Amino acid sequence: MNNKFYITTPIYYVNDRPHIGHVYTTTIADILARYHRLLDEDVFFLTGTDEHAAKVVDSAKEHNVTPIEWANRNAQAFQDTFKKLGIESSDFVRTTEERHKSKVQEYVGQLMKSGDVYPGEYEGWYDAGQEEYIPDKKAEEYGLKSPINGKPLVRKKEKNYFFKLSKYQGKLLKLLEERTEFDVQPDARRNETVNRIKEGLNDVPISRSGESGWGIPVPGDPQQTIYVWIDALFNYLSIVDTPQRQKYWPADVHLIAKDILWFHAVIWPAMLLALGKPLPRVVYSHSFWIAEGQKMSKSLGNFVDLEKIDHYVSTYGLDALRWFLATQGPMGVTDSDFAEAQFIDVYNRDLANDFGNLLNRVSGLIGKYFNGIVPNPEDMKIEDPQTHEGFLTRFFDEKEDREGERHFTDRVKLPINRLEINVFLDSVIHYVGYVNKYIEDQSPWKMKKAGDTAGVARVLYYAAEALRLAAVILQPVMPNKTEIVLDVLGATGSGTTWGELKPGTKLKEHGPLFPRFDADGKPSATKAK
Ligand code: ME8
Repeated sequence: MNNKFYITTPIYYVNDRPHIGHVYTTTIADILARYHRLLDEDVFFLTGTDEHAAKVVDSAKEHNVTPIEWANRNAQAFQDTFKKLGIESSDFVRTTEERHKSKVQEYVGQLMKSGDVYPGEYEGWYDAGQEEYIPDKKAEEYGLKSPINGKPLVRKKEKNYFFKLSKYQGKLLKLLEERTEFDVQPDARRNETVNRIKEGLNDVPISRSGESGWGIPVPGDPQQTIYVWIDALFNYLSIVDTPQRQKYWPADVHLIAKDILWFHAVIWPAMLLALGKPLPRVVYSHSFWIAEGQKMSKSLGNFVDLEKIDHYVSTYGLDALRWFLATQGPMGVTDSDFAEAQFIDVYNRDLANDFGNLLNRVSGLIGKYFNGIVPNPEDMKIEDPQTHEGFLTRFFDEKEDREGERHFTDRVKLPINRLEINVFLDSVIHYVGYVNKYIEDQSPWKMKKAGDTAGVARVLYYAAEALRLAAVILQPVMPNKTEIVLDVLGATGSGTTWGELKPGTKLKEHGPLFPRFDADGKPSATKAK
């Protein structure tokens, strides 16, 4: 086992059911977790639900149920959805669980003792939907309306406990300049954070008067409830703060979107500094999905919701959805459009014409010329990287290991560690396209006519082995379809060395991996060429 790797998603509000945004972040985290497992690391992947928000109490009231009943219902919807979408998290935290609540009280208690949390009074503009105070200057910029849901901000004054955020301004700036212990990515998001810290940090309230009885009481002051955001952030720590799981802290990646950057890039590290705990290595803040060219919102009723997600899964398959999310998603600083026409384009181009087609060709040609039995190339090792064949191994061969064997782990490690998932997958699919082109260029059918059986064996073995490696490398993104490919090739493991495909293996029968679709989302009559 190599290093440990701890990745988290935000924990989602349970006032409503999941939508494509939640599914996106969690799927990317799942894919990254699977890559790290493929690299034989000790992975811990945490997702879950954030349940103590006042809007949960409101939604529950509207539906005539108690807050915990409402939370149970929606937490279940998140769990069911993630399960259906192939998410394999190590744990699922619910902030209403005792194991979390007791830890939060312990952390807040420690901060009260050290003086980093102190009693006071606060007045400011409050965004009730987001459960957050907006600094006066920002509130005015927004026209005293919520930048998220457009509802008027309320002027609120309350007695509560404060966190000495101001004390950590210099330290945070220094950490963000050095970027060795703690970083915010992408760079533009870090710059944004740095600029905002430079404007000056005020102490922030971390409790509210807890008349609703929903939330975690402040230790020693049951009139006060710990502010839902503080409660929520602690989940990343509370769930691994046990003797068996301590080894996972600090988190390697907190994957979030730009809407909650402030809490993760400023408040959270400052609280950890106050607690004397190591900081997460990276807070990675992606951008937003919009839907068919428009911002997704309740009022427009255009969320890519569970029904729409089900439609994509039942029509195009789960792996196709995962591929689309991973390659077209907003990992960078611009938003992405979730549009069906584009989905179909990407599906046909990458999955039907490239990956699926390669399987068809390999199994079709090996079927035709070798009765479906993987041929034996005269030379398994390809030494000249300048040749066509050279490219096939070079894609994977960054370094030879001590035994002189060639693996592709370095090819995977670098981009995956940098979270450059779409760039990386783009290069893999280009490689798959290249293998198709290689078959075309070499034209084994011409070699056959010319009586060059050794040539046919070489080209088809290389193509089949290149396909196997592509399937191995794509497992984290498309666990189901790659399993089919590996099964056809009689290669069930995840071997990453060139030449592991055994000549003499009988290929299994298979249907089309990714049948083509017309622009209107109907299966094409014509088969993939
Ligand atoms: O903010 N595109 O929960 P939340 C991409 N409970 N991702 C999106 C998205 C979109 N249009 N909309 C939402 C909360 N997301 C708090 C978090 S963490 C300690 C507490 C994703 O249910 C994205 O990951 O509003 C975003 O950060 C998260 O959902 C917000 O989920």
